Amino acid sequence: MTNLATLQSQAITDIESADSLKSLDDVRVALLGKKGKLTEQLKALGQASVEEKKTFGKALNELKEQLQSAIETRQAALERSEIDLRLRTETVDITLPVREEVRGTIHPITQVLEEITAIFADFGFSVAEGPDIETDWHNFTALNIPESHPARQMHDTFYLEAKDEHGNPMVLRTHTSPVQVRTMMTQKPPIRIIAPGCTFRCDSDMTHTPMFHQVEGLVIDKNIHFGNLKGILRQFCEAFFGVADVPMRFRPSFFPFTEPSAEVDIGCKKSKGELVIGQGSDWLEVLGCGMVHPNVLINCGLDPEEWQGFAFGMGVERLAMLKYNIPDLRTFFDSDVRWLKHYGFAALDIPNLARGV
Ligand code: 2NM
Repeated sequence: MTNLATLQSQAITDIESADSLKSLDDVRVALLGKKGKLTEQLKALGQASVEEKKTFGKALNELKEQLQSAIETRQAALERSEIDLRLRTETVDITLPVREEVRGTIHPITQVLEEITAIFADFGFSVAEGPDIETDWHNFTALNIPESHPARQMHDTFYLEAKDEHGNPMVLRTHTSPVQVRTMMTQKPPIRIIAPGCTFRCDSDMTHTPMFHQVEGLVIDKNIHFGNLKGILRQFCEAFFGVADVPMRFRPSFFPFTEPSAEVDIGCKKSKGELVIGQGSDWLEVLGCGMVHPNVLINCGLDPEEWQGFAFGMGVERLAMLKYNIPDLRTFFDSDVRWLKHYGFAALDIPNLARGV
């Protein structure tokens, strides 16, 4: 048997003088690998006498542990100095100007989401968020959408294989309303929130993409009425489109989660192929809204005798197309940098009401 003291001092020297992670690993393999020096010794133990096994075996195992911990210590030190070296050498001069050919722009969807958020923030609304993957209950049942409702059919909703705790399939949220449901269930009224985010429907053609964006809003308080809703939405449309006294009409409509419900149109005209908002005799649908259905309030643990509210929802792609004259919905998701150069926004052009949206 080899002299263990010699093996030990040589091994420690090798470990401590390894100057890279690669050479340290070579040392580890040479000692503790399948054919390593120490491994060979451990194998040879099989032929040793019982007495030798006791003393020499114990010493070998202790040495093995000592070497392993020495390797770990050296490895940590090498990793640290490797990071230090990279931090010293891989510097970026953040004062250099950006090269034009690599400068990105803000996507119109991001821009419009920020514009809408800035306007409602100014009205005292907070932003609420929730998961993209929802339970059937939060996406449909709580919102007074019956089992037989067309929105629940296979062809509109992306159903997942994963199941919720009741064994119902999870869904990709088809609107951001489940965020309002979650907010009503966890926050004490009064509530003033908007829920911006992506939504999913199994639909794809000229005017539909399977993923799209919505901003929905919810106000819950005492003595809330339809006049409050009309006031907020008028102020929103005037701020968003930048026109005072925009012609608006509230057309009676139906949503399962609101009663009464309305669709909101704004006045517009076509002039030389360009859309002009706020003038003319044509109408454009921009929003859906209504008073929150008592069943929805009850489902979310609120007493409809005490609390009332209104809600509204808008499609971000549609609003972006109207405001910025983008003719084709599907170009939003082509990831075409030339398109983005044309329709995108400067990175620091963050909207706010004081400077304009
Ligand atoms: C819309 C139109 C009308 C809406 C209702 C609710 C909730 F959760 F409070 F019941 N959230 N969003 C709503 C109402 C959404 O989108 C066109």
